[in-house]
Amino acid sequence: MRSIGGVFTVCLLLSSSVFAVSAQTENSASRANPTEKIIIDTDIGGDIDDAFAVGLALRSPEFQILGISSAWGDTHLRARLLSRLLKETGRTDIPVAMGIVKHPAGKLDTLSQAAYGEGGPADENYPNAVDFLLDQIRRYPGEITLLAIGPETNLGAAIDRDAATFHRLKRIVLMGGSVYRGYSQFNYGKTHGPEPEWNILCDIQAAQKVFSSGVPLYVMPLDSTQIKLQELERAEIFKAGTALADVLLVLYTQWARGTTQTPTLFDAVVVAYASHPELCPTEPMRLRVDDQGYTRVELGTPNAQVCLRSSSDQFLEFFMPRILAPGLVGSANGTRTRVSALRGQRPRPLDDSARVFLSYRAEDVSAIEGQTNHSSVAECSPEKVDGTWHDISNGKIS
Ligand SMILES: [Ca+2]
Repeated sequence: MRSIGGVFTVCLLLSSSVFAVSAQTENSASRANPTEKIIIDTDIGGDIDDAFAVGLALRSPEFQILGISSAWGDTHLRARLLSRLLKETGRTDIPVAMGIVKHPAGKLDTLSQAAYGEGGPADENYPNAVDFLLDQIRRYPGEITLLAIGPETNLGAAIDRDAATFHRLKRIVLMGGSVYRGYSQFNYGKTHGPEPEWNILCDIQAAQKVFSSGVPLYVMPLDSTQIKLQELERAEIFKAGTALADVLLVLYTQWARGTTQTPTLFDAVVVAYASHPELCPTEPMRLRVDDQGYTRVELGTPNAQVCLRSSSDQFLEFFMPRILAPGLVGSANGTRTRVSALRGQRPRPLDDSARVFLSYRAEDVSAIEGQTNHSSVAECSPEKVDGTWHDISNGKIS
């Protein structure tokens, strides 16, 4: 951190040639042979698990991500957040679609990570998420796995619009429901019984349509998705220094300001299951969404494969190496961010081709520092360097 004239400034050094080459190599290698076409429908920007879920999807070579749609509440701001995330992780090849704007009755749903989202493009015309989903299904009938990790408003609307096309999804893997276990901050001791789960409670009618749609349904309820990301794992991620880790650090920090809870990786279980189903073994059940938002077990022909139990250890053994792996880099247009530099880590020396200083948005920085008195964004001028970092205020630091 450095201060120039009262304006908080962080300048980052980017070797465009080095990163461009490594980006091509690592990204193309990691996406060499995707076997699963997926679309993610997410309410990212609220709870923090969506960010880790999207991050895991980006680091899953099994997936060809056809698009990511925003769900619930302020879907425009969520779409902006997604755009920024994809740009900063070098994945602008993934389209972003904007879902239906729907808030809880009588109040506005606000985003804990709004500040990051507001750094995304404000004037982009996002395709309608329902149109996008149906168009993609028509293009790839029977091939698409829909990962639904938010309230299912967009899915319900797609069913209303064109149920026959919706039925041509290969499958839906969703985070939702509570079969025998309700919310809990602990993985031990007694847990209370089922309760309405958020994604379903937000739009009960939409969920009822999804559960009776006839599309093969894989349900990851509260019973199996309350996997905690504890402090040591978080520290490992946030010091990794990759573009993805930096984005996750910013989003996590903004989220953490409003809660004392340990992050729970609900949605990441959905992403993991889609490529590695052994991580959350399922059993056939018949589930009905009642009018209060409970997922009731019924006798009769199963309509879902449901995972009731998972192992945190097994999940994290899968999750952590993927999240920590290198391979995602920022786009080469001056938006590469490296928040790890703010955490006391000296950035790696780059070669002589390093040319460009970048600035980081002050509100993101202040979030990390737990301060709120920085409101300006300061730009740094490109400067000739010799492969070392410069202290903008008083010269070289090494
Ligand atoms: Ca979610």
